[in-house]
Amino acid sequence: MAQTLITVAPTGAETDKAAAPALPVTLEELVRTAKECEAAGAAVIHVHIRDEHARPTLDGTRLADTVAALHEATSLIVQLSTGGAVTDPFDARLAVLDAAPDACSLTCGTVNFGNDVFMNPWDFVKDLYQLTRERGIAPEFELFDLGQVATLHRLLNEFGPPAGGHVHCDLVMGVPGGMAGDLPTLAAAVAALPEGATWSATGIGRTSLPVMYSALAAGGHLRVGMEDTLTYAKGRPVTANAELVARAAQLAEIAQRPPMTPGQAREYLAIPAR
Ligand code: KMH
Ligand code: ZN
Repeated sequence: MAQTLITVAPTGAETDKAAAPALPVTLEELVRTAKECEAAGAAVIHVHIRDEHARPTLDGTRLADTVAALHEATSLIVQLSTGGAVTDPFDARLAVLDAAPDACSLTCGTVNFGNDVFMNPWDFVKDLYQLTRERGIAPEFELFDLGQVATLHRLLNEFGPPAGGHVHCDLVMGVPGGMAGDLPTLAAAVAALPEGATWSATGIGRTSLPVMYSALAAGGHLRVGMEDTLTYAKGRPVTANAELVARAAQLAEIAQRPPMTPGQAREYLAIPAR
């Protein structure tokens, strides 16, 4: 691919605002962040939202308002998280699709997640996948380990291609309990993907840079953001999501694969124009 798709994951569900003041937790902060990240080279935003106390929430009204506000203020592809927080129940995670995003994350299996467990049993995965197909919402298959790649093959074999027909995956690497964030693991995961699938990769914490360089070298795309990385360099906290996007865009330029615009990304991912 001659260009690079950059996704920003600005918030996540795990970090407290008190521990990372630059984390966008209000709608106003999220919209401002989204505009800055679009200007810096992002085409997709992976969204987790917070409640009035800055705690993770899957509240349907807030999700719908967030999708509308991001569409109003930016051209970004809005991808809602269906992973939520490790404590979120399956029915609330399925109901995320009621907010009618352009896209959603879809994790292909259960994985240890630090001291917690991120639950994605087969019955939930297949229900969520079928719902994305019914609603015409593009899933991004989140893959935390190689067993989840096998589950992705099973999903596609049993239920057919996703809405839009394009299979796009995100390798989430370096989670304590998931696959390692390094070059050999990335190469193994990419080799196991379904034929024709496109992919991005993100490295959690200190695996961010090795995964970014590996993904660019292997022809993949990039996800960055404070959901995954809170430290820009040793001893230097991230001050804004846009600086992570700007660094990814700079590396993509150097690799002679400049960032895609949101419009180009829609075409690439087979997501209809709005
Ligand atoms: N917060 C993690 C438990 C996703 O967004 O789909 C799950 C997660 C994956 O972040
Ligand atoms: Zn997420």
